[in-house]
Amino acid sequence: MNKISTPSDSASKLNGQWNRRTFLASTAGLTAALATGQARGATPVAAKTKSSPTPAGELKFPRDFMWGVATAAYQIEGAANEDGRKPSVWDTFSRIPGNTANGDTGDVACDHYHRFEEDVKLMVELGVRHYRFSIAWPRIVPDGRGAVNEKGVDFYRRLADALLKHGITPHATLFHWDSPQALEDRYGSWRSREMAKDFADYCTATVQRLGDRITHWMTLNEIPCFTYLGYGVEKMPFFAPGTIVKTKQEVLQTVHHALLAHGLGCQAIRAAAPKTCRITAVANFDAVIPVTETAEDIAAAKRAFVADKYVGTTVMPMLTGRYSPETLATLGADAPKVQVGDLKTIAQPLDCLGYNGYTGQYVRAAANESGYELLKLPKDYPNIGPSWLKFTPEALYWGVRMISDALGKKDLPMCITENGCATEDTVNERGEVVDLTRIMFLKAYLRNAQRAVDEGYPLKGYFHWSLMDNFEWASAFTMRFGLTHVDYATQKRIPKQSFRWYQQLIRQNR
Ligand code: IFM
Repeated sequence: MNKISTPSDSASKLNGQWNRRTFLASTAGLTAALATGQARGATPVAAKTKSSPTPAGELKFPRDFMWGVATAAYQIEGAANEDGRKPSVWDTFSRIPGNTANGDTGDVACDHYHRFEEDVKLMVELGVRHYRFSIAWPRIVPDGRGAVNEKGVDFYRRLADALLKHGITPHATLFHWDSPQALEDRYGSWRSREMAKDFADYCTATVQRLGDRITHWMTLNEIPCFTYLGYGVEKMPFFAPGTIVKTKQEVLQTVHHALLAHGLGCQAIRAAAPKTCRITAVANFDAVIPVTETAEDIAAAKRAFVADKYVGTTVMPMLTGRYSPETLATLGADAPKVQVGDLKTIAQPLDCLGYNGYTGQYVRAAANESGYELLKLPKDYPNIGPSWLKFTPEALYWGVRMISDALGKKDLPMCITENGCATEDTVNERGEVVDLTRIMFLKAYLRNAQRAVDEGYPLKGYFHWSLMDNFEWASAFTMRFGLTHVDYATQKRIPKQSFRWYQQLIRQNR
């Protein structure tokens, strides 16, 4: 979720020793990569080694490109009260009338907790070799801090084993918005610095227990969505915990605490991992797309990128160890209060940057103080699903390119950790779901991912959001983001036409 959902959407709706070379070494096809020189830090743009558009415009991906799908615990698991799990803030929030479409909750969702084997079979059929899911903090440490619930850990052991048995690499996100309600009651979740420390302890407990099977870790999913969208200034926010605060500064402080949680979490993961592991930070932002690819508009896009609120207050501190000066200037007295050493803790070495790329905004050069102008989209500009999801396929290319060009992180491997759209999926008389809109979306966005790879930007993988329809937060079950249709009454899964399309893309790698 990149943009702030509109009310109508919601109511109806490595240590230093890790670098690019070691990351590549972990993936199949290393030999091929070395042979073509791509693991030696080839300069972006010049490196035309991996994906030549031959013959006849065939857009190939590198042999070791990671194809995957993504989900998150609260959106699919269900089993809300089983095996020792206690409520998360989303259990509480979704029970309050008016907070979610049709008053629905994630109590059952896709019942994945009981059907994970069937869901792993779907992934096998799809042909993905990588699966990104999240671990529910309130299953592992139900009270947020203190005792570990071993039954909760066992579920993820079973899931990881089922994946590994089929050659699918598990990529586990440690936090996808479902913080323990107990911590909300104790100190107001992200409003307190204590949350960062409790998150790190939960990371330690989880990685100690699961780190023999899971070696790919992601810290917090989309910091803006549980901070900016979870805390509203004198009005009810759209997301959990749904706390009304008095000032914008208080919201910015929740962002800072989440960044600290990321930093302390990285340290905890590295210290607890029984095996070599890889850590990804997962960011979301609206890509800035130069409206023409002239030098002037591209330079304007770079300026707009570093001044963007989400980039400036989340991506930049994690990658560069400082908040964007442009964003801080805009925030003024609302800027977060930072203690000595915080930014060093936050900017931990990473093995990969995950980009949840859905949408973007167009920008052009302008003769004003900032040197750019963000272009207002006309009323008839198409969105696919939620109103915030504007059809801007170039977001995948420019989102990746800006990390290299505007932030100078040319050698930081990147993955698209989420991308997808919600479409109206009806089951036809033959029992099929022919979701041509999603296929159109995929073709357009993936061409742009391919362009980034082709030009030598370090894009290493793509996880489609989502494997199956699921609980889309405030929009609950009214938005269907899946490659697989879920009939929530019967829990029957029907692979959609887009599933078959993505299956072919993976098989042919183009
Ligand atoms: O469903 C969400 C996911 O939980 C986070 N990223 C955006 C998706 C679609 O809104």
